[in-house]
Amino acid sequence: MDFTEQNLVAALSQKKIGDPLHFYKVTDSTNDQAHRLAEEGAPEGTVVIADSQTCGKGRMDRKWLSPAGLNIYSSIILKPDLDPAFSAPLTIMAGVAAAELLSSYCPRSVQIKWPNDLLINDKKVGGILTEMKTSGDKIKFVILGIGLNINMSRNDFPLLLRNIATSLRDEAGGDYFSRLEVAVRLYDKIWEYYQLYLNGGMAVIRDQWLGYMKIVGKKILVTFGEEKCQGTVTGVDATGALTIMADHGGERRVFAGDAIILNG
Ligand code: BT5
Repeated sequence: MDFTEQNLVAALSQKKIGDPLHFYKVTDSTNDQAHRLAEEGAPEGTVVIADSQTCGKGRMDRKWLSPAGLNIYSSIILKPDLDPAFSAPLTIMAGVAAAELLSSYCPRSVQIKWPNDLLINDKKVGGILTEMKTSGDKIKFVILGIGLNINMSRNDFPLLLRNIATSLRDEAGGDYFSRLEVAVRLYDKIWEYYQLYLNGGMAVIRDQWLGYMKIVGKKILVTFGEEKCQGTVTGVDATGALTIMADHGGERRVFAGDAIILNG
């Protein structure tokens, strides 16, 4: 089925995620569009999806390469009744949901690189960008943005990314994937894991997440702006923070940054 607004609306009508749906041939960033819609009162489950983005965003002002006709760029509005301190696991639950989906196409090759990279065979196939607006001690809304490279081929990537990025099709082989089918399955998985998290907390998704990262016991260096933390990963706590026994002593909790595993 073609990746058109009409087909997406038909496939997602009455679903928890994707009804309503806002489809763009081109937009600046689906996260920014979703943000505008959420400010105007769009309900939980609203989806923004685009065929291409002119200003696709990564974390920390980085860019997300978003060519037309090939991939999935989508943002979901969520309105969980949660203390903002417990919002980080929403990125984690989306990571697990996306990893589960990708694993159904590429069994045993999918990994999550802390905090939000989706990898297949050690190359980046997708990323998650979560943004949140709070009001007092409540979450007003969360924008869960996901980019997944579906049908790009190696030569579609600029040289700088060619050896570190990949697509589902390049890894799974075979024909072009139906972006519509992958998107519908992605939203279903995210709803499933969102409910699991809301009902059971971090405990229900922790083992799966750690299983996709294989990071516990590893020596890690996390950089966040000017700050650095080096130590051994001990796990993840109820708020979604990675817990690290720092080399200089004491347990540290980190939510964001870029990580390098020092003992592979
Ligand atoms: C991320 O950031 O990985 C989060 C990406 C989220 C993108 C989605 S698309 C839908 C929604 N709307 C948006 O505007 N954004 C979200 P980060 O960890 O900072 O990684 C960014 C880095 O990944 C870049 O600096 C590049 O090195 C690399 N990169 C850029 N585009 C890529 C792509 N298409 N595939 C693989 N790697 C890419």
